[in-house]
Amino acid sequence: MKGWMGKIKVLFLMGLVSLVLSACGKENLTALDPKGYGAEKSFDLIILPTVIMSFVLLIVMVLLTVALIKFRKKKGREDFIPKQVEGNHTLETVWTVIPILLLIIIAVPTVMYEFNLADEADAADSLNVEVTGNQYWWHFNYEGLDIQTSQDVYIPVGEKVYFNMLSSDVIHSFWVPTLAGKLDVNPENVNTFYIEAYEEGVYWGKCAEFCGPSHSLMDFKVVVVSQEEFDQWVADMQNFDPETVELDSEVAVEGRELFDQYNCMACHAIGSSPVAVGPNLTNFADRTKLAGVEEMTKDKLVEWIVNPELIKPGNKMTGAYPKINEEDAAKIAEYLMQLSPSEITIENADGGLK
Ligand code: HEC
Ligand SMILES: [Cu+2]
Repeated sequence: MKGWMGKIKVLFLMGLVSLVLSACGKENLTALDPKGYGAEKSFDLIILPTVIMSFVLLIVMVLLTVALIKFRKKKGREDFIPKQVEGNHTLETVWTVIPILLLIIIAVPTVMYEFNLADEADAADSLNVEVTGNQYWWHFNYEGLDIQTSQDVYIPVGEKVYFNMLSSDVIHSFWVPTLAGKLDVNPENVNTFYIEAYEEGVYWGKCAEFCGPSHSLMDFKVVVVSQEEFDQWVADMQNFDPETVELDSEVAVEGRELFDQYNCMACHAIGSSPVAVGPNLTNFADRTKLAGVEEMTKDKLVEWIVNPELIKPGNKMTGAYPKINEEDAAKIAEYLMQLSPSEITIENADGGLK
C-alpha cells in the first residue's frame, strides 16, 4: 500500500512540475503556435502525419482487441486450431498498398513545401539580410542599405525577407521556431531562406546546432514591426553618426575615450562599418539582452566588460583586450548605454515585447 502511495505521489509531483514548467517557456519560442509562413507549413507537416498515424494506431488497436477477445482459448476447445491464413494474397496486398498510399499522402505536401520554402525567385526584389553566425552571436548586414547590426534583426511584417547565411567559424543553425524552419549556417556555402512574418512582435531565435561551450547561449531576436516603423528604423540607423552622438554626461564622454584606449574598436564597430569581429554596437542600448542572453543592466554590463567569461564561457572576447578595472568599465558602460539611434525599439514598437 505504502509503495503505491509513493508512486502516486511521484506521478502527481511530476505532473505538477511539467505543468509549471510548460507555463514558463519563453513566449514566441514555440513551433506549435506559428506566426510566419515557414513555421505554419512546418506545423501543417507535423499535424498531417500525426493525424494519419493516430488513425492507423486506432485501427490496429481495435483489431488487436477484437482478436484478443474473440480468439482466446475457450474451455472445451483447447485443441481447436483456427484456419491458417499465411501467404494470403489479398491480405498481403492490402497491407502493402495501404502504407504506400499513406506515405504518398505525406510525401506530396512535404516535397511541395520543401521546394516552396527554398524558392528564391523573388529574392532580388526583396529585402536581403546577410547573416553571419559566430561563436556565440549573430551578425546582420542589410544588403544595399548600409546597415550593420548584431543580436537583434528588425524586419517588416508581411514581407518576404531573405536571409543569406554564412558562418565565420563552425557550423551553426539559424532557428526562429515561431516564424520559420531551421537552416544550417555553414562556413563554406551560403544557405538562403526567407521569413514572412504574419504578426508584429518579438520572436526568439536560437542556434540549433551544437557549436561549443556557450552554444545554448547563442540567442537572438527577430523584431517584426510595421512597414512604417521599419522605414523609420532604417532611416534612423542610416543617419546615425558615431562621431556626433550627444552624450549626456562627462562620464560617458570619458567612457568613449576609454573605449578607444582599451582597443574595443578593433572588434566592435559603432556605425555602419563592416568590421564584425565582435557585435556591432550601433544600437546597443536598444537591445533587451546583453550579449543575447543576459539582463541588460549597467551592473551586468560592467561585469561583462571586466570578465565576459563569467557570462559566456569560451567566448571570443575574453582575454583579447587589456585588463580593465570596474571603474573604467563603468565609464565605458555609461557610454554604451547611450547608443540608441532609434525610437523604434523592442519596447516601443507597436507589437510590444511579446
Ligand atoms: C577580440 C575582439 C574583441 C575585443 C578587443 C573586445 N570585444 Fe567585446 N565582444 C567580442 C565578441 C566576439 C563578443 C561576442 C561574445 C559572445 O556573445 O559570444 C563581444 C561582445 C561584447 C558586448 C555585448 C554586445 C551585445 O551585442 O550584446 C559588449 C557590450 C562588448 N563586447 C564590449 C566590449 C568592450 C567595452 C571592449 C573593450 C574593453 C571589448 N568589447 C573588446 C569581441 C571583442
Ligand atoms: Cu551556434
